[in-house]
Amino acid sequence: MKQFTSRRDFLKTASAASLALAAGGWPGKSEAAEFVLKYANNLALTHPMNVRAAEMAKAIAEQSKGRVEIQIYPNNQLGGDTDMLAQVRSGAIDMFTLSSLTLGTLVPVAQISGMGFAFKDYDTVWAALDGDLGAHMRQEVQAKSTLFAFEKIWDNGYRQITNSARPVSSPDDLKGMKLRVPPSPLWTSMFKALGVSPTSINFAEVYSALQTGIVQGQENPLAIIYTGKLYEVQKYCSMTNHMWDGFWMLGNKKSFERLPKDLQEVIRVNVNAAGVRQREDVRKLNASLAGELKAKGIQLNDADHEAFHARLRQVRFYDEWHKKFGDQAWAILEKYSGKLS
Ligand code: X2X
Repeated sequence: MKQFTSRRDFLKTASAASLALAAGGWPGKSEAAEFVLKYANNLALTHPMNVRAAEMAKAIAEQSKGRVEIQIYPNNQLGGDTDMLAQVRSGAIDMFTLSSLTLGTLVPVAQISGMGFAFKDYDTVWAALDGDLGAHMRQEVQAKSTLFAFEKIWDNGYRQITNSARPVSSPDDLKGMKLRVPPSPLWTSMFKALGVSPTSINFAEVYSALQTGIVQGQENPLAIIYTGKLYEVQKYCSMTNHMWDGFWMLGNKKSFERLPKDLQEVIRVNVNAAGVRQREDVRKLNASLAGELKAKGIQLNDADHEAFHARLRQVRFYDEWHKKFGDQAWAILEKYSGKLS
């Protein structure tokens, strides 16, 4: 029989037992945690995001001595991104990793890191996102929503275009193609600028939309094309690197305010550490998957990056978004990207 060292311990065990009884049985070896946080995301269990999140949850349980349990709901189990965003805003879920661009449906400036051809390499990406650009975005999320973003953004990667119709090497090859983009005004605008009229579809429905031919193509980093098995329903992959994308780990402010400060700190440290490890995994995976995808029957080709970038300049895509984001945010972006228009 367990010795109760404090009244709180007693109450904790007693309430765990009564909960377990209510659920129809006694607890086994695990005791209910004092704080249970639900974390949801849109990616397959095999993607580095979920691998590192599982490690993160374990470390948080250990370091909080069992007081905090992070429950992970991967692979759109709780709904697509639009749904999950509504749930984390209301507090029905506590944590959610969302593409910065889709977060832009709520806090517009969050889209700024997805600007076409903004970051020439990963060093520039992390300088911007761990530096002033990321700080500006997080400040806006904090000020304009019920959410906050942890400091270290997780990686999605540089995006490539896949489709079932033909190899794409310049914007002209996209003409008339039915292409899916994630929900975000910037994404829609960028592909319109490249000459297609894209359809916004949550990632939860992308595989079936490609399979049934609702759309012919989509764009994503290789790690997602691979772990999401999109190679089963796509034929061509064009290495356009047209933009970089990352996932903010979002938290519901009220959910976290319930926790004592020391436990908030345990979570913060482990979330950021997992994010940094996940960046390294994703970078390596994206760099190594070309061969695997070819083995799955995907035809890979290089693209004329300059032709894509030039088209965006030519149709004044950058000027339009400079105006939308405003001079201040644009200046922070160009500090890292160099002059875009
Ligand atoms: O929806 C997508 O394409 C994905 C998985 O890359 C994002 O979450 C933006």
